[in-house]
Amino acid sequence: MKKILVVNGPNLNLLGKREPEIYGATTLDDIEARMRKRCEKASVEMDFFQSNHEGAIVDKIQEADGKYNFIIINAAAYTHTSVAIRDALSAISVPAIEIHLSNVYKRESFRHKSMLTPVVMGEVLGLGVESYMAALEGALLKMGVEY
Ligand code: CA2
Repeated sequence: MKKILVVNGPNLNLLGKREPEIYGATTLDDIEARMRKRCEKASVEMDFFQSNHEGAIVDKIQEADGKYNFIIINAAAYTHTSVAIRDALSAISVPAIEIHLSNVYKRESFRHKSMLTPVVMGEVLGLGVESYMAALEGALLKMGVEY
């Protein structure tokens, strides 16, 4: 069975609980449930991970090699700063899709630069929760899963 890993970076555990005017009312648990339902329909296994710690995210990505067929990653603020997460993604042979809830290019200029984009297969952003769902559809198509 094909396996997908979804990685969420710092503060995404606050989704739906703080600043709903920016990030919406949907919680990370809601997103996980929607993705899990879609994966079950496609007979794909999914692990869903969130951490506020850069090293924990690096560990998770390293462990993904040989274990998962695809990674979907919202590295949150680490997107813009983390050479370590970029190097981890680059060091493994699992293809990844970078995602963002917001359109980072409409926001502060420090969010316009992503450390990760050069080492991932593709990117989905600005669609809110649908960024996760669209990335999942892309991953299913790329993995050749029937649906
Ligand atoms: O748009 C995205 O998905 C981001 O990755 C979200 C990050 C931000 O630093 C990136 O520039 C773009 C922030 C996630 C923080 O999430 C919160 C949720 C609720 C309340 C506070 C923060």
